[in-house]
Amino acid sequence: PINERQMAVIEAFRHAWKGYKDFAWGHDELKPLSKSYSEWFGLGLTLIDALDTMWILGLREEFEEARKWVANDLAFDKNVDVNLFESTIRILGGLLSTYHLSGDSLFLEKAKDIGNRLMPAFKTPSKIPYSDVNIGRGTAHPPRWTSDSTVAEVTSIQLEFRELSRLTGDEKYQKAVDEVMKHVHTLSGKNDGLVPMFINTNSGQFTHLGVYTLGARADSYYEYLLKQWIQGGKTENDQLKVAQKQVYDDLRLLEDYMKAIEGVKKHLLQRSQPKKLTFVGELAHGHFSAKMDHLVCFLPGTLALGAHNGLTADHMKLAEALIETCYQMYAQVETGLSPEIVHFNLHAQKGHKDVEIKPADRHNLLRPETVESLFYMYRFTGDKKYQDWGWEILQNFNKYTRVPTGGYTSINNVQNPSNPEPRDKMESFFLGETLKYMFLLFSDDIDLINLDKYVFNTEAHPLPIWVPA
Ligand code: DMJ
Repeated sequence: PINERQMAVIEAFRHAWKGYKDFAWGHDELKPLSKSYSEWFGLGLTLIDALDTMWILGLREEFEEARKWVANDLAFDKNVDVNLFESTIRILGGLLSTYHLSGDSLFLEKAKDIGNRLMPAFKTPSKIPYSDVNIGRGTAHPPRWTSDSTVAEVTSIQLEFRELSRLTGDEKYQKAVDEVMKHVHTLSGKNDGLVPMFINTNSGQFTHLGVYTLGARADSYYEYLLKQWIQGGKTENDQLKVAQKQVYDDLRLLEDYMKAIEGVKKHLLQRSQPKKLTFVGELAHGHFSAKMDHLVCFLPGTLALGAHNGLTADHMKLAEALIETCYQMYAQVETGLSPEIVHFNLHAQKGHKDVEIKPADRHNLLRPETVESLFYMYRFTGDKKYQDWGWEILQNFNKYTRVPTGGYTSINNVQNPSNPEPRDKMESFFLGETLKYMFLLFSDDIDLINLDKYVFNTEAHPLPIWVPA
């Protein structure tokens, strides 16, 4: 049975899909105002990112139409540079989860194809992958201006490649990504488990040392430590069956995760004024900054998932405090939508709220992280306030980001309800993640993607846990 709030999510999805279908079909992203599209990789990114959402929402007609496009028009044999991380989490992850949910081998075949085409990224002196791959030519390279890769990018492709090994029986994918984790485990330059944001593909060392954040460029490193441990059956000796021979990899995922959360507590946690909200700031060369990216709002959900999997109850307490903060990042703003970045007030000042917003940071890209964490919090606590908070957010997306002719748009100014300044772009993760987590948040069915059987990749694509609880 589908309740009223879930119906509202389906309606929102259909509206977004109408825009994509009418003006951007088969292209990467919808530009809903100009009624056209933009290309990033030229691979139908929104369509692929949205496949498993349609499956979960029960939109079979839309799903079948999209499947036809995948079968007839999706071709990876293209002379195009793609970002390894983005195409792994959105395309490989999306195809793998759709394969699992639908049982349709078309999606596995496509997943194998893109997986193989991404492998040249790992041919580097250090085996830390390059950021970009030409999937037609089979060549890879770092960005033009540097030989560094981003730490979050090279450490958040593991769930997907490991699953590809399990499904194909070919260990090469898992080997390549495990190598990265083992190497990063040994590196110096960490601060109580916290990692810098860049890593060099020649030397394999961290660069730009001394800056620590749970936001952009580091975020999903922490998420994937926990999730790889869960995926592999919660053992530090990760076991993979390849053609009958067991391969054991001595990964230290849980150890690194626990250390990192202690590092967060020690260096990055502070409380704001006047509401005493617990937030995660940043550290740059010993100086604390009260800046928090919206991206950090994945953390309460991840902490709650860890606690659900038997880690200390302290993590759940911290998750409860942080999700309240993430909600306030919406509630304290004029449109009820969070900006991309906030700064918290550390000292009480008359007439000031906890959350301050700089003009350059007041955009909203329809990001999922808070809704994602609300979903985990509701699943694990059953506290209806989390559903109510998500409902408020959905209504504000409808009020300020919905484009009448179809689609939703990123906005430039969350502080101006009379003109939020639409940006004319619907990111693929709005359909891949935000609306999917919304739908799951409003559901009371724990078997609608059971969290003891599936682990979500960082783009909200559920992959099976190898040894389900
Ligand atoms: C998504 O692509 C993923 O959630 C990623 O981990 C972070 N950025 C976007 C959503 O904000």
